[in-house]
Amino acid sequence: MENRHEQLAELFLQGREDEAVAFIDELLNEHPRLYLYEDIITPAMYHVGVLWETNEITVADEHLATAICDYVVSRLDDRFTEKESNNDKAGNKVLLLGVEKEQHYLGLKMVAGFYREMGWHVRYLGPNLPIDHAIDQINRWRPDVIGISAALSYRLPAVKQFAHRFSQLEWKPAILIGGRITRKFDLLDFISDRIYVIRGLNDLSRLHNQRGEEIIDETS
Ligand code: B12
Repeated sequence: MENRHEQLAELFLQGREDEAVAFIDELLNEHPRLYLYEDIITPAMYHVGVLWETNEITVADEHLATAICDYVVSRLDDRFTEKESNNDKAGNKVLLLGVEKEQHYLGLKMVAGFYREMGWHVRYLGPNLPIDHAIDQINRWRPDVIGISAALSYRLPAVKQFAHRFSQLEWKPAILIGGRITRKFDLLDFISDRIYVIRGLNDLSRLHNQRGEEIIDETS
């Protein structure tokens, strides 16, 4: 039998959005949201990437799969926002963005869901944000954590520039670098006492379980 993530990829590619939502809802009865993000939906999109790369699907198929995936991630977010709206973690704030020109944002959107589930206030600014606009918003909102996402190798200079500018903010927010580049490249040089390179949501969850207070304390 096919893996679950391949079954989901097939529903994405066939544009069967209601069935994709039902598929995820059913798994949600037995698994936490983190598992669905990390072990089902992300591998489903990576599988779509392989099919695209090997010309087994067209660009239009891949766009359809992305749109359905986006819808499923939004619906998953709704399920939890309704259930857990009382879980307000004393005003902790996270701001999330993709670097300039980056268009891949589904991972960043999952990170937004992860933090909402933890009861944080989330500002999800989406992909392709120029640095000066990012800094302006960040100075006005003063988040405790800033998450940066990038997928492609040629975004590395932008990631470095964003991380460097954010590390100069006077209240010292924690800076998370995530996205496909962290799985493909060794970004050890980027790490400092307030900059963390995070390879996925399990890593992010571990970081918060092990060093959560430390991350927030610095900014208060
Ligand atoms: C969907 C998709 C697109 C969509 C993106 C739409 C969208 N809304 O995101 C569109 C069509 C726009 C697109 C465009 C392109 N794409 Co594209 N795309 C993909 C695909 C199939 C899936 C991406 C995805 O959603 N993955 C699922 C998410 C959930 O995974 P993720 O981003 O890694 O996120 C996880 C973690 O990294 C983490 N995370 C992510 N961000 C952050 C941030 C923080 C702070 C933290 C803590 C964690 C975190 O959370 C997630 C869960 O763990 C990938 C295949 C792949 N292997 O990724 C190709 C892929 C990345 N794309 C590729 C390419 C080449 C392109 C284009 C250059 C194509 C072109 N010629 O135009 C353009 C570039 C666009 C740009 N300017 O950025 C290549 C890259 C190859 C390479 N050499 O690097 C890939 C690998 C496809 C392939 N196999 O060839 N793409």
